[in-house]
Amino acid sequence: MSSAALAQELRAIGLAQGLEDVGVCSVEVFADTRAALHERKADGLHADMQFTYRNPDRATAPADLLPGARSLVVGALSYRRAQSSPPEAEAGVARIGEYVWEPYYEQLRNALRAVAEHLTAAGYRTRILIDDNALVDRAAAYRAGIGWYGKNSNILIPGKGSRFVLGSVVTDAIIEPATELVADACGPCRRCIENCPTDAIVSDGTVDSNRCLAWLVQAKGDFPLEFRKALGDRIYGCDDCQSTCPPNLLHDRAEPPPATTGDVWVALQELLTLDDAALLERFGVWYIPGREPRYLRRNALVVLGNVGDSASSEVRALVERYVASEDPIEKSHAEWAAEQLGYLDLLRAGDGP
Ligand code: B12
Ligand code: SF4
Ligand code: SF4
Repeated sequence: MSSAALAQELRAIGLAQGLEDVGVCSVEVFADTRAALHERKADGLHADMQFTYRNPDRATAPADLLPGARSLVVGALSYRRAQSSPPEAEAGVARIGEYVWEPYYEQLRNALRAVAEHLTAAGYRTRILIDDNALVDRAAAYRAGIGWYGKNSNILIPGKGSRFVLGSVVTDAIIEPATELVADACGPCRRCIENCPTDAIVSDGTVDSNRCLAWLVQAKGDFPLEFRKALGDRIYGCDDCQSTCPPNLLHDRAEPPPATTGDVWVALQELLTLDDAALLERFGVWYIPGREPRYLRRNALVVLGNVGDSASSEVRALVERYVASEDPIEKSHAEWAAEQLGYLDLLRAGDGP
């Protein structure tokens, strides 16, 4: 079979598995991305993140992912869904990021597995990489002609916006690659930059992770004081630079998204009263630093300080409980919430945040 016919066949398999788009590219080094990773690391914009920043040279060398690697088959799976309205909950609710409402990475893996199985049945080697430290997914999607880099740094698919998770199958098969890159279609728009609650998009296409809420909810240590109010009701993930993006809004208007089957909201009362094991059981699929439940509680306490009704006895009881916590992170974030909510009597003199 010709490499062009194989590309067609794999694309058809991916689309039949529910992918929104499938593209192919070479395994040459992603030189621009490698340079960007090194540069951002040197400038500290990576905020000490590991992931692809741990070893930029490895993350941008797809030829090293598999002996004899020749091609990357890249898939995009949509996570565009309509959100449910928040449930009634006395102590308030926290908002979950759109990309984890449902197990999208699992759905993407299943779809890419079908692509990989087709290749292995024909005698080729394959390896699936999704959100893996060994490959920068956006660089692969861009080179495979799937979309353009938006100013918010996400890959946007023409007519379909940016709400996609991305992954690849690396293989030793020779498959016809995309011949054209998708041209930039942001034009003069700057909505993502203007609507970022923490001014984290420091130049077109560059996010300073020290300021990005999507990273701060996943980072160890204290939640930075200067960004606690900006966190609003987010417990995990941040969608503002996408939910305000015209291509996403236009797509939703033209074709309303399906309702989600997953959780959009979590009640703060529930989150802040579950024990460690139950918390990890419920939210363990998220990236939680060191798998330490205290970080989920830290985020929840900041949200409570932002959205809690100070007249509610449930809110007060939660704050009181964590002001007495033996964990210094839980305690200090509860003290911050107490201050926001005006429970000054819960703060011992000279012992506030
Ligand atoms: C580290 C990381 C993060 C970090 C840093 C993100 C960042 N923008 O730097 C944090 C934790 C903040 C993060 C947040 C999110 N992430 Co993330 N993240 C990753 C991860 C693990 C590595 C990304 C990486 O190495 N970037 C390296 C830098 C150098 O690349 P870049 O930012 O894309 O930079 C390019 C552009 O700047 C472009 N460029 C250069 N010059 C110019 C000039 C102009 C004008 C423009 C427009 C572009 C441009 O070239 C650069 C190099 O290629 C990938 C998974 C993976 N293994 O790849 C997921 C990934 C990028 N994340 C993803 C998602 C979904 C998110 C969130 C939406 C999740 C959420 N709702 O909270 C947010 C979005 C925040 C944002 N605006 O980027 C998806 C993106 C899908 C898509 N459609 O693009 C990925 C691919 C995961 C996946 N497998 O699906 N993420
Ligand atoms: S994810 Fe949120 S904080 Fe990060 S760049 Fe986008 S809007 Fe800003
Ligand atoms: S909001 Fe505007 S500038 Fe930002 S990614 Fe979307 S189209 Fe591009």
